[in-house]
Amino acid sequence: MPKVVVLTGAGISAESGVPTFRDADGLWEGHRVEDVATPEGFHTDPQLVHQFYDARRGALATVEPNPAHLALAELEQRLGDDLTVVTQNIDDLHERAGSSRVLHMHGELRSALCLRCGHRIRWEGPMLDAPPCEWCGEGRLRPDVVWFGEVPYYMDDIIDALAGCDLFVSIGTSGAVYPAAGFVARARAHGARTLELNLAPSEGTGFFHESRHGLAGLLVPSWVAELVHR
Ligand code: BV8
Repeated sequence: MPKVVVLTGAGISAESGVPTFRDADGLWEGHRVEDVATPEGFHTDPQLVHQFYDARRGALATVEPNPAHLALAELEQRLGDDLTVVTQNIDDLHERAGSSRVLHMHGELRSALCLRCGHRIRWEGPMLDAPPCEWCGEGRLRPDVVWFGEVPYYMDDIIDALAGCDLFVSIGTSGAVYPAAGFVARARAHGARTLELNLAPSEGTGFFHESRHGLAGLLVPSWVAELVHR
């Protein structure tokens, strides 16, 4: 079986009811990116930023994994550590579908980060009126997500996985945000075959050997069936 790296974006969670970023009613529609997804924005108005992420964390209870998440969890059962799922998403739908090997390169809604000691704490519920960090007793908590201008998580693991994969598959991402948007070129440069599964051509569509356009909830289960039964 091939060594596979799968990159997912907001499009894989769209059919679960999680708004994407750039589509008509996208998340950013309601807010200016620089106001809610930058360290500067958090410094200027922490209340607004906490309300933005508290609302998204609260909405997790109203959504469920869809057939695309479930198909990737099934693929993990078959490929084991020959499959690496890298996600730009901060929701927990991959894990709730049964995936255990997921690298959240942009962080997670269900995690808090202490501004003083850097400790991470699993977090449920609103963070707006959170008490000081339970670990150092003083630090204020921030959402454990990677904002614009910040270094993404797990970059060394991701670079290694891209260098060693036979197949790179991108699911539900517009290819507008770096360094994630550069992964297809990096995988291809290492000789990997590249496949795009997306509702519409992404900004990096030209880098893919093959592109299939449609709903992830249909495309991903049929691709997984094809891979495991070939
Ligand atoms: C960094 C967390 C240095 C918070 C997010 C090079 C060139 C230009 C700019 C840069 C560059 N390098 C860096 C930059 C700056 C910046 C950047 O890329 N800016 C862009 C806007 C130009 N990048 C950074 O600041 C990054 N940090 O570079 O540090 C560094 C780099 C490397 C190594 C060391 C240091 C940090 C960026 C992370 C920001 N945080 N999220 C939060 O979620 O609130 S980004 C956020 O937006 C998401 O995580 C995701 O990454 C991005 C949204 O994109 P998508 O997920 O693709 O969603 P989108 O709505 O755009 O598209 C959905 C797609 O799905 C569409 O194509 C649609 O057709 C499709 N779709 C919809 N429904 C379905 C579907 N497909 C299938 N089925 C469906 N049902």
